[in-house]
Amino acid sequence: MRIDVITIFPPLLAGAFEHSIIKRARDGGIVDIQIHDLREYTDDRHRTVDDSPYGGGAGMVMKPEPWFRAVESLRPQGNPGHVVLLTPQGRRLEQRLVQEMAAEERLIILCGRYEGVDERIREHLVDDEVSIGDYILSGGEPAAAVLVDAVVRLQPGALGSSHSVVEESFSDGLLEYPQYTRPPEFRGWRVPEILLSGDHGAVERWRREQQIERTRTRRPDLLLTGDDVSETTS
Ligand code: 6GU
Repeated sequence: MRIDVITIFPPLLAGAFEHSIIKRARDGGIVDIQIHDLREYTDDRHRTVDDSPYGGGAGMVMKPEPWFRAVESLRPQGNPGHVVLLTPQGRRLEQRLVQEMAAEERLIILCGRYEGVDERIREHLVDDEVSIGDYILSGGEPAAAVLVDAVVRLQPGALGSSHSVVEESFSDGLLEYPQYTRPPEFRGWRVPEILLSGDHGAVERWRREQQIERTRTRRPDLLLTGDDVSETTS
């Protein structure tokens, strides 16, 4: 998979893709991630990317020309890529949407700034708009880090064999069960005896009960929707 991210703050994102699972996936050729500086696609001396809004009002609006120039210069003839604008006005990111994005051969991610982008970018350049939740970030960069991480770890081979996508929270619509490791007692707090019992069937039942109870108390909305994204997880 190929992912291009266009931003006015490349250093903000570079570090996010240089560690752990994403680094390994990049090193292993599973994903090719390229970060591009929007200012490289300006044509004036000041490398201007924004301007004041028509009609007046506070804040600045990102100009269309650098975005169009950037995306058009990145697109090879054959593979245009799915162009995603990160904005609080977008579709809210959930695992189902992550799976949709992960199935693309190529993503071109545009990091908007909160104050806004010229509407013609939305209308004529972008295929999809995504938000990572109902709160305001100053720019799309942290959202790009979130989206790329979630998408990369779904690429075949990105996770080691010790790690199963299927067992994770949300892949079956439930939260994770509680986990413990050594020591069996820490500051007087014991690991649940059942986990030390060696009875695998009992452990499995206990974990399932914990998942359901935890989901019921913390995220009852997950039980109510009946959403189950596991069928599309492989
Ligand atoms: Cl994608 N961008 C900004 N600026 N704020 C957000 C967001 C995106 N998602 C949630 N809040």
